[in-house]
Amino acid sequence: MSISQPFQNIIKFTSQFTWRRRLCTSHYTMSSKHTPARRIEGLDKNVWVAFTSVAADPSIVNLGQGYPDIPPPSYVKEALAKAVAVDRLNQYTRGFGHPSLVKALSQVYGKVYGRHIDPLKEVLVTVGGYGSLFNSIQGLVEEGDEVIIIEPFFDCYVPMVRMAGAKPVLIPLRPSGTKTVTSADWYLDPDELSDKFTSRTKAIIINTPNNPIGKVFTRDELQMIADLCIKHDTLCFSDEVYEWLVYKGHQHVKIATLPGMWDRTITIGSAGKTFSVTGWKLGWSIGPEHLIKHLQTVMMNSLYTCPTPLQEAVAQGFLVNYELMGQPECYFSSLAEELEGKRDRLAAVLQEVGMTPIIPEGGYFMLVDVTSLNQDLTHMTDDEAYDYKFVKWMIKEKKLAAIPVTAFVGEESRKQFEKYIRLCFIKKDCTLEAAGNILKNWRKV
Ligand code: IK2
Repeated sequence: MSISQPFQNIIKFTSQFTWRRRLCTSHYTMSSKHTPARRIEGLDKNVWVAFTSVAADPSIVNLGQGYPDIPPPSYVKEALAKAVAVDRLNQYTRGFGHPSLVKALSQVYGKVYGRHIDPLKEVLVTVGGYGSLFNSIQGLVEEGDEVIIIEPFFDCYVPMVRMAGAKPVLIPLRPSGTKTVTSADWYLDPDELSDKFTSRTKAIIINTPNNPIGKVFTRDELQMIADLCIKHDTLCFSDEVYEWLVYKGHQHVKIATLPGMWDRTITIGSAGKTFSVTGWKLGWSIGPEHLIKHLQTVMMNSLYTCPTPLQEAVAQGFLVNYELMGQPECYFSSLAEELEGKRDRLAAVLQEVGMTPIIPEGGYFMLVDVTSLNQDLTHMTDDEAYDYKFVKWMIKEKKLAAIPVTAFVGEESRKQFEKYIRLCFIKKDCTLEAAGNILKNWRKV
């Protein structure tokens, strides 16, 4: 059917009008109603947003963001396939955690904590370790409170505390000598920590094994933190997403198991880190009922529930390993053993090319001091820390991605950490080899 000329003109006119209107909307002048809520002001920068897209090019060897390129255990993938084949498991499940998952968590952690954990009242399943941190901070931290955070820290702690209207109070780990060889050489000064506690301190956030430095806090260090928490009647959010990834000679201690700490501690875990399925984004908080119930309030008024089939598959993963706990085949220990080899191989290459790695006691990251490279970056004029420029330069010129370490510290500690970058080593041997070749060729130039 042909359209008459007058109609064609009308169509032309209206489409031009619509187009102009679109242009106008894109030049919309913001009214005060369009300004962000105060609680998110200044929180619009994020290292993952900035660096994951830059490293997405497949020609880049990516030791940046912390996710495995090794496959997860086949039984968790199979359990997911089985779960989606069951109609009932494709529907909503219990808001605070799918029954089979909270039960499996209570069994496994009951063994670890050496106490009965009530699956319905002392466990909350959320969207990843992130969700657990968010629920804990939103549910328990109040405007005007102070929250102590140890540097370097997983980057989201500070913005989450700010979003709750509270003040992050930072304290850096300090190198114990001029030459720091392992993450154990970084320590928390007890007097400095004690000075950070005030009557406004609501909580301290600890992370062991630590991301990014790989420090595994010793029982004595945790006892010192616990004593201060008890003395000042403060809460403890213990981020233990890398709890199973601890290397020979070190032991993961849960601060919640120290005397007087269960009642004041929320412990955070992650299925992504436990079973190498970071894309599943499931995590959990474990703690006493009187605290967990406030996290449940946040959960029921924000996300309500998590995906059922994923929870079912993670439950099956836990049940398989519950039977194997303490044996070498248990994934919790076999993954750590596999990673220890990768850690040592990566450290050897770094040392061979004259860089200085800090050997982590746990987790799957390694800090590297790049001072010896003397890389001149004065041509990069952006007002950024040296490590940000270095990583951007390295991605572009050397096709190797890492994460700048000042993303994990506050302004005052920037100078102390800006000569470090973070490499992730939960990668296939061929990925680590490709990174090694880049490093070796780099030093030849
Ligand atoms: N807590 C810590 C200490 C984490 O490292 C993470 C995940 N970080 O991974 C990204 C990176 O550092 O490269 C989380 C919490 C969040 O865990 P989840 O992925 O389960 O939300």
